[in-house]
Amino acid sequence: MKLVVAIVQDYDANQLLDAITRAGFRATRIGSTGGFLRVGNTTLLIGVEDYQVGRVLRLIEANCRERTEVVQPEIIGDIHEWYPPELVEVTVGGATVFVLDVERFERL
Ligand code: 2BA
Repeated sequence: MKLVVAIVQDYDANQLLDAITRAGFRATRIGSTGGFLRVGNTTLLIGVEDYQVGRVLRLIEANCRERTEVVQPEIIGDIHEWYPPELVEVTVGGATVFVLDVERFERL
């Protein structure tokens, strides 16, 4: 069994969750915050059998878009000194995905 951890943009989260649940998978949605931009994103935990990982990754790919965020360097935490004072463009997404081995799964 695998645990797919997908960090996605909030804009994409509802549509992706719809697709995941329609396909018969179970997921947990966690509100999270990116360490770089310090803005909200969504982390999904999706536990699946090994053979289902490819299908889940395709659903993520189909439902998460790349976007450009324009931000003020000041909001990028402590590293703003590296940036010129004008607005900075940052490309975010589609999704950041980790696939972890699950040692044991129980529903008690
Ligand atoms: P953030 O950390 O807020 O990063 C937002 C976007 O800023 C990133 O998009 C990337 O394009 C850019 N970025 C991040 N760190 C950077 C840096 N040191 N220098 C220049 N640009 C940087 P994504 O790569 O699509 O990541 C979206 C979100 O996924 C991240 O939000 C973070 O919450 C998560 N993430 C990405 N890589 C991760 C990792 N290796 N471990 C844990 N979480 C990760």
